[in-house]
Amino acid sequence: MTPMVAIVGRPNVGKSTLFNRICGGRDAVVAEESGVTRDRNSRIAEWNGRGFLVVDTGGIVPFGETNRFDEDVSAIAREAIASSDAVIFVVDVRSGITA
Ligand SMILES: Nc1nc2c(ncn2[C@@H]2O[C@H](COP(=O)(O)OP(=O)(O)OP(=O)(O)O)[C@@H](O)[C@H]2O)c(=O)[nH]1
Ligand SMILES: [Mg+2]
Repeated sequence: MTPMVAIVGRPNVGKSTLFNRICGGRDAVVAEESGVTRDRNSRIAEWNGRGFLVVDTGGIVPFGETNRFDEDVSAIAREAIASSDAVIFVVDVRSGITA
């Protein structure tokens, strides 16, 4: 079984940039504006000789700050968290501490 690693975090923190770096490609769309990744996007990758499935997800917006659409995107990310073996939680240091 190939292990699965999900990349999660708030919108616009650099998740897709990290996904592209791990995969060595440019499959995931990176943009200055927030909320670009909607669905999950996965690829087989290898790091330090170990193969795994890496999954890019849309941003998780905390409950209470969401609109209907954010909730759908967050739900897909939560599904990826539930089914993955490890999670990379990406944060933006310039935003400081958030909820
Ligand atoms: N300064 C800086 N900018 C970064 C870094 N990583 C990503 N960015 C920039 O931050 C913006 C958002 O990057 P994305 O990779 O699209 O972020 P994301 O978390 O996938 O965004 P969503 O899919 O909208 O949730 C882009 O303009 C990137 O070029 C980083 O390490 N440092
Ligand atoms: Mg993205």
